[in-house]
Amino acid sequence: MIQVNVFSLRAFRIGLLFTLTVASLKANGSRPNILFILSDDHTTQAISCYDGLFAEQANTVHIDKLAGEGMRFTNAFCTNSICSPSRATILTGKYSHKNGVYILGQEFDGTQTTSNQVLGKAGYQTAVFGKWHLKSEPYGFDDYKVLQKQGRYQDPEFVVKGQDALVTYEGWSTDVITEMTTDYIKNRDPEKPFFVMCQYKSTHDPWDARPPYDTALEDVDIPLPENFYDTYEDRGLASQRTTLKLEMMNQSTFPHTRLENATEHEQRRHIYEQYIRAFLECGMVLDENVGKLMKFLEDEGLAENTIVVYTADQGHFLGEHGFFSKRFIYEESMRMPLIVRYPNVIPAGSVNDDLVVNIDFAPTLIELAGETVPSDMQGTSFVPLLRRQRPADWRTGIYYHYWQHLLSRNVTAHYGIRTRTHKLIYFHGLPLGMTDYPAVDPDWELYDLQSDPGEMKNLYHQPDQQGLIKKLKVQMLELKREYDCLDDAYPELVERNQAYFW
Ligand SMILES: [Ca+2]
Repeated sequence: MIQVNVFSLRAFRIGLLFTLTVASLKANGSRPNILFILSDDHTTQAISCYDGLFAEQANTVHIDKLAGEGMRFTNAFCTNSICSPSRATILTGKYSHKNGVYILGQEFDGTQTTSNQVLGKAGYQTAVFGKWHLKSEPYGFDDYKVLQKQGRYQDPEFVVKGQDALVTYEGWSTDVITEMTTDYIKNRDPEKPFFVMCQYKSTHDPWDARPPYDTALEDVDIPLPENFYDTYEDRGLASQRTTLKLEMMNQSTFPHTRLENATEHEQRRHIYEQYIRAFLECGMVLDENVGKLMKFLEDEGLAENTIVVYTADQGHFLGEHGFFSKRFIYEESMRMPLIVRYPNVIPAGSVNDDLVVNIDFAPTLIELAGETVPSDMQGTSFVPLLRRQRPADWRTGIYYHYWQHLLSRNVTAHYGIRTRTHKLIYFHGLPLGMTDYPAVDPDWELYDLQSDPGEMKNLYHQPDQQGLIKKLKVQMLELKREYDCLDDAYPELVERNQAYFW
């Protein structure tokens, strides 16, 4: 009798569990929630777990913890290293020439297929809070509060869904955006899954921090990148031409002191000391807020079934080549931080070094939600990588295209390919209808990323590299065909290529 009773009790418990599971399946399809945290310019060198030059000073304990609980990608890259274009690519899974945002200041057509619309149609509650920077108002979100243009750190103003006038929120932008995110999640319909994009202004210029972090690095030594005093002799004309050099930074980008009667390199060093401290301190406020978000999910019992993504719209130079800012295809600018936490699928502490691109983000989120990836998205879902099952045909090269010819910071328009070992760059030097700046001479660069990770020695003109160069050009053209980004659309580029491409 006793045995039968125990059996019955077990059967009852199993039956109850089954009933509960079915009930929750009905409630939200057992689909995971998604919290997508997008920071601005928060480059991997400024995140401790990436183990770069500032790993010790950055002190990003909460982002490191997130990485320790999920998967950290070490080779995630953007296709066009500048704010609005990367944001449009993240939403659409498409290159700039397909989503229409090539350069800053272009209006994003939100009615095209986006991750939030696909998830919204699938029954997700969707919202975006924080930096948007796509000119048009967010489209297809259930709720939004977004900064106008860049927004400001102190008492920021927001465009609020359903309100005509801007609304000022008192406080520090990073804290305010976190609170908007947690408020929305708290007040959601618990019967439906959510997709919330929490998009910080940090760590964009002017790299402001609030107490107690605004003086955190005051007395801390700041190390120098090996190629800090780059004089660009072994490189191309584009590096000589750009105004990304620290000594050329202006006060509207970042209020700073300058030395009198100093050489360019003395000035570079002097501004660097102020710049790095400000950048990393700004990142500390951001990191604290990532911690707040994670604690909130934990407290609400949402930590298990919420996929958390941490990324930034691109990387940023922190003094490498003497540069600040982004735009170039060079490593520090092109690489994005990418961390995904999803305990049901990803073993804690995973690290992945496969080539991942921001066109992959939307397809990945859509697959994680159990939906079909729209055919016009150009990226590939990296869900197999999260499951540690790399497909045999995973990409071996990334196509990159920077269109904003000379506009702000004087960076020459270029495209190129990055493989696991090399980078080939074609500075075609033409505005292609994107800017009014004049054409400049074209230039090629080739870097061996294994022997020269700092990209200091341009090998393009070396006779022993010509076979490799041809191979990379063929591979790059294949990618251009695959993404439908052929030069044929631009007669001036076709003409230039006749003399300079091969
Ligand atoms: Ca940015």
